[in-house]
Amino acid sequence: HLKDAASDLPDPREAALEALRRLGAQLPPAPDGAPSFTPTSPLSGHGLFPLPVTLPEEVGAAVDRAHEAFLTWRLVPAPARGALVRRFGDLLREHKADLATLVTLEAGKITAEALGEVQEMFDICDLAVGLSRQLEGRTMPSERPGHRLMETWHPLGVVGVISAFNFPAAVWSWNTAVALVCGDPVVWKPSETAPLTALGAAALLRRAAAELGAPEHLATVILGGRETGEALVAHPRVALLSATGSERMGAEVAPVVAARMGRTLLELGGNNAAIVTPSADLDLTVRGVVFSAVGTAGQRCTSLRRLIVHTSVVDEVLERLASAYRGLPIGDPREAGTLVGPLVSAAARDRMLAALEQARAEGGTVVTGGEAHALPAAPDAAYVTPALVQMPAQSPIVHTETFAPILYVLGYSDLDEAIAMHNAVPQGLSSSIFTLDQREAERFLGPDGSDCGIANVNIGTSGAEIGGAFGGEKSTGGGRESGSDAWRAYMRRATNTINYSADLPLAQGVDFG
Ligand code: UN1
Repeated sequence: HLKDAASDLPDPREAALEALRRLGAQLPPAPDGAPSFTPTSPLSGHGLFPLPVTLPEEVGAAVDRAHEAFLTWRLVPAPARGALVRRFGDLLREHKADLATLVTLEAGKITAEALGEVQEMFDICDLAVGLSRQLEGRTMPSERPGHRLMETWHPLGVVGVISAFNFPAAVWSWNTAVALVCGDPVVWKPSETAPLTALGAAALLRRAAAELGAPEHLATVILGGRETGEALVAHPRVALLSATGSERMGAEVAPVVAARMGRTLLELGGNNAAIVTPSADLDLTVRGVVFSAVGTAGQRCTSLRRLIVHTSVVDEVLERLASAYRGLPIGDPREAGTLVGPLVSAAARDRMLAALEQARAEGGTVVTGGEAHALPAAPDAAYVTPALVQMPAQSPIVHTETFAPILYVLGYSDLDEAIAMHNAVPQGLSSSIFTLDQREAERFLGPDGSDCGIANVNIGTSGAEIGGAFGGEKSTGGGRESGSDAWRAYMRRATNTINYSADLPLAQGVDFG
């Protein structure tokens, strides 16, 4: 079913330039001799455009300018800040296809999923606009007569965002839409793989800010790799550092921010599992599993990586999945009908192949898939067939997150055992159970059930809506972004005691003369 993506690979640069033009984004010049980098398009493995690296001292200047913007933005009433986010959301709606084009060209996402990513961006804008009138604190009864206790939420400061290639714009917008209504400017270091998407998205926000007379430096993009990111992480004026990426990255970032008493919001690895019980609706299960395991070519942090199936149904589930996997249309993600685009890089493909080799060495059987497809016209493009692997036990490779479409299938015989296997990995992002038995479902959602930040019933592990808080436990980092009360991470809380009496009674009945 693999279409020969190389036979018809128009130069991705033309489409990228056209989308950037429509978004009103400029390519910053990369002067000769200055450090630069050139992202490659996973569609063909060809280079896009050379871009300048933002040097550490320039990062410092960008954060300082953002801090200046903070000093005025924090005084703008929150509903007026919401008006900026409303306009940004309108522009995102208008330019949905343009931004999706860049997402596809840089991240390799199929068109439907790229459009979905932009949808997620204006969905969070809608939520943030409503939130701009609901940044509420509590009032508490005081123990003293004539006194009142309350809390007030204030803007926090500059928010640094480090985002990954796989959601190159949506994750920034979860942070940015909420940060802006909370009164915080954002400095964004996008993935080196997806800088054009970042430039395009930020151009829309800059346009909205200019139209509404908001400060220019509310949203800044800094470009580059490790050094650029390190300068952002270390900067004392970055009050909150929100980072999405590998567990290794998180382990490096967290202590640096903690040492300066800054806040972090970390979205790191996921090694997400679903349990399939004997009562599961298998038609629905197979559809849910396939979307979660092979959507975005298995490169979501919420991708399904482990399937824990009751031994009474495991053969049937494997058979049905294998047949669905064999029919997957793989190829050029821009073509209608394609469901699986390329992996982000040849290195990602090599890591997938190495993981499959290790799985075999650990007693696994590759039921279907797992082949790399070399395209003569595009040797660096990493098209693969998603792999379905039956494992005898949850061996070391199953405990490891490989960012590729590999689904390990394991058997279980009782639910306690399944939940223990489920929770045995270091990561704790997303999870689900497929069952029609309410007792099993509630057990999975209960305190001794799934240990993840996201626990679903009868849907897969990926594709969360923006209305809920998004994030995970354990080595996933503990951060929560997006909906619910995740906004509190972007504000500081002040507790206020107000005395409206003519007396000065002390708390705890202290007598002080
Ligand atoms: C990510 O992969 O970093 O729940 C985010 C999902 C998407 C977001 C994924 N809404 O799959």
